Amino acid sequence: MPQKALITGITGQTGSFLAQHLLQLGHEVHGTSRSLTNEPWRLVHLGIRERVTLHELNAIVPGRIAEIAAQGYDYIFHLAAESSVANSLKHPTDTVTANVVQTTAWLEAVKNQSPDCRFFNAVTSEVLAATGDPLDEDSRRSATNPYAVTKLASMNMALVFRDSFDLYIVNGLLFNHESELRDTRFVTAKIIYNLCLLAKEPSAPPFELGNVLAERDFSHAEDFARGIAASLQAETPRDYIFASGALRTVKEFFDTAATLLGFQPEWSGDGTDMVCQDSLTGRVLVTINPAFYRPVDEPGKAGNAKRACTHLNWEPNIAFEALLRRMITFQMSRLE
Ligand code: GDR
Repeated sequence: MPQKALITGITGQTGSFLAQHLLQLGHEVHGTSRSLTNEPWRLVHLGIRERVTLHELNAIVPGRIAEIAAQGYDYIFHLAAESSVANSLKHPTDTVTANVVQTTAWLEAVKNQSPDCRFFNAVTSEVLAATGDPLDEDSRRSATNPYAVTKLASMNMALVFRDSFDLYIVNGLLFNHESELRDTRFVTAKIIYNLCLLAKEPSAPPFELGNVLAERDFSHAEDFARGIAASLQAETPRDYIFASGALRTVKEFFDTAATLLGFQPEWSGDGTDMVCQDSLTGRVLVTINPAFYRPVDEPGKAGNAKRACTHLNWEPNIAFEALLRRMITFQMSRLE
């Protein structure tokens, strides 16, 4: 029997891949969007715009959230959020509203309107403390920026609702997930966009990055979409890590992408004086601007997704280089 799913934040990167996956599974897919007049370009790109029903949610109004939640969903995947750490540092109050108030309103709406609906809450590796070892669901919690604080609060709120009201709620602790549909506010898409521009346009100037020695555990968002969908199918609701388990620096991401585009990246200098040139031509590709540094950028954290692998039969399919190739192919075609 087809089931009815709602994705908050369906027009974002992960929401779009999740919509595509749920449609492939035969579900009826709905989603919330801040505006129905803006073209949801990711859904259009995936060829599924006409197959999903969008509901406008342009402000965090509990009554409107309750009205949407009352529409008989089997699953709600709550992905809508302020998801940029950098933006959260600039707009902490708005981040609390988007991430804590909004999540709480959805939890309350599910409890009151639709207690049999299974609920997924998107959380982040940012709520875990770095230890040097791969982190799992039991790893110590920590939060070093407003985004992380709000996600930790939303996770704790979800746990309170799960335990107090016997609801089926899952927190997904998502490590970095990237793709061709990623916004250029995030470092991977910024790198791919600018490197493609440099490859296409010989006169394009170098671009700027922040801390390129920061380490992240990168995956493809499409892989996480499958895991997110599967996480609501287990008999008992539990929290799950989604991650590749491999740690790479931003510099390594940059170097791999640059090499795939035919450059020979060569770095010189230290700290904010670091510069990367194409050693084939001497052309400067990137310089460092301290404005892009974070006040606190924790040591790298890799995730251990063993629970998801064992209990959900989940495993990532898209390797690091394949992720980069997809991002490059997409961006090059857009620049044509
Ligand atoms: P992150 O992603 O904060 O890990 O959160 P982001 O791509 O913004 O930063 C990754 C790392 O790159 C370093 N960096 C830069 N970052 C940006 N945005 N721009 C730059 O120019 C730049 N130069 C270096 C950053 O310092 C950082 O270390 C992402 C989001 O998707 C969250 O929503 C999600 O929860 C986490 O991943 C897991």
